[in-house]
Amino acid sequence: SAAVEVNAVCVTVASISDAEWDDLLEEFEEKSYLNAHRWKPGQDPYSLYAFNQRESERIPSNRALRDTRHYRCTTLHYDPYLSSTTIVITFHNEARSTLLRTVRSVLNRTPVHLIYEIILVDDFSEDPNDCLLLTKLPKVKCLRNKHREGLIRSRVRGAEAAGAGILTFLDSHCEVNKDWLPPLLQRVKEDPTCVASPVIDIINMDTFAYVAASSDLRGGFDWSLHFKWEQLSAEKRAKRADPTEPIKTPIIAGGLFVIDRSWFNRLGKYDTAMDIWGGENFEISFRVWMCGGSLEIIPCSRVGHVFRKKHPYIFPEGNANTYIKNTRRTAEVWMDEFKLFYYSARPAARGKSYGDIHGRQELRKSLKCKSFKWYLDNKSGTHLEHLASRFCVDSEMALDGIESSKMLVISPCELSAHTQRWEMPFS
Ligand code: UD2
Ligand code: MN
Repeated sequence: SAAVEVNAVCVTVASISDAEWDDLLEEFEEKSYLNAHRWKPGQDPYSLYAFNQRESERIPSNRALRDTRHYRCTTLHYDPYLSSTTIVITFHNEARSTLLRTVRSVLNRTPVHLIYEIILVDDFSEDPNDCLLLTKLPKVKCLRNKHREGLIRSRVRGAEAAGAGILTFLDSHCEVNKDWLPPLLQRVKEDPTCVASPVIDIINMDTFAYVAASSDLRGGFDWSLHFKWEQLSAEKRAKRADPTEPIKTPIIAGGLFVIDRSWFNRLGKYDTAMDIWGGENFEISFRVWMCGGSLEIIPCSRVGHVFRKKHPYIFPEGNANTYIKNTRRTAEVWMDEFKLFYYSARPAARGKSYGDIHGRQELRKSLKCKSFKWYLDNKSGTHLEHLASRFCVDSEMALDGIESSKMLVISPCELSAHTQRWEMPFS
């Protein structure tokens, strides 16, 4: 389980007190930091960041959040000797209000001794001061790219500069919730090949309301390499007696996770030929599972994230081209014969250039990673979804337990239900 029950050990963990914060913020000049790029009446509050900038600025940087964990999470105790982590946050033209709230929520809701440092990687934002001014806050460092690199190379830059043995990645518009970090660090300490993600709560992009997400979800994908959340099957839900237990997930959403630094390095960090945004979450997920690690969602760790409907920033090579390049690299290196499904789901990818993948193929060989078929059979699964209704082909066998009933039905997709898993043999 994610934590050990310890009764005798009771450590009070210091985070920054309100009085200390008042001093720090005076020194840091929060008001002038925020005022410099404030939304102005008459402007479209969505135009710069694709979320409601005005609302974000109205909300204090240290607002209280509802504790969205299952109540049983509060009874768990964690190892008092967890080692500290470097928190890497990359951003390109993030709103100052959300960037500050990300950093401040981390400093407010994390025991100080667990934060080795917070590295902000400014991916060539217009105003260098968005990043630089924040280094007046405790533990905060700032690295600025000389060119726009995209989030993948930016994260690698942050990871390479990290001083701690554990890496924690966050997006630049998050708010971490109560006790978010110890459950993640605990899991990675128990098993350094485990990559641990929080449940990602939803910060509404219009109102900035903090909304609890379901903890019965795991990450999945379709053949065009689109990320989607899947409901855990009734089968799996029934097996989960303990709501605090980690959930194995075939894919992570991508932005928020803790990983042991040596494991991250040994596994080949990220594919740094990927640009701007997209695809890296599949690549790292396939790689982790196929090369001997695991991916888990830890229900007792909650982090809010502003989900939005479009990208607020420019893709220099175009949005579609970039997504295709990154996902095509993923398909070519990791998906074996199943890349055919990717190409039929995304015919536009066929002619597009995707650069040299030799290095990544070598990496896969040298790590002696398992096949994509193994990954599908053991960690993910293939179902048949009816496009118009979004229902799934179901063999119903488990329902009546009569193997010979041979009944095919259409029922709501429960993607991990074994009655809905199908194999597509290559012949
Ligand atoms: C999701 C992930 C995101 C990433 C992405 C796939 C979550 C909550 N978010 O997209 O982390 O895995 O899927 O690639 O799981 N950024 C840069 N440089 C760029 C573009 C973006 O530094 O050129 C930063 C950006 O400011 C943000 C982070 O990268 O902090 C992720 O970008 P996003 O928030 O636009 O992506 P999101 O949440 O839609
Ligand atoms: Mn994001």
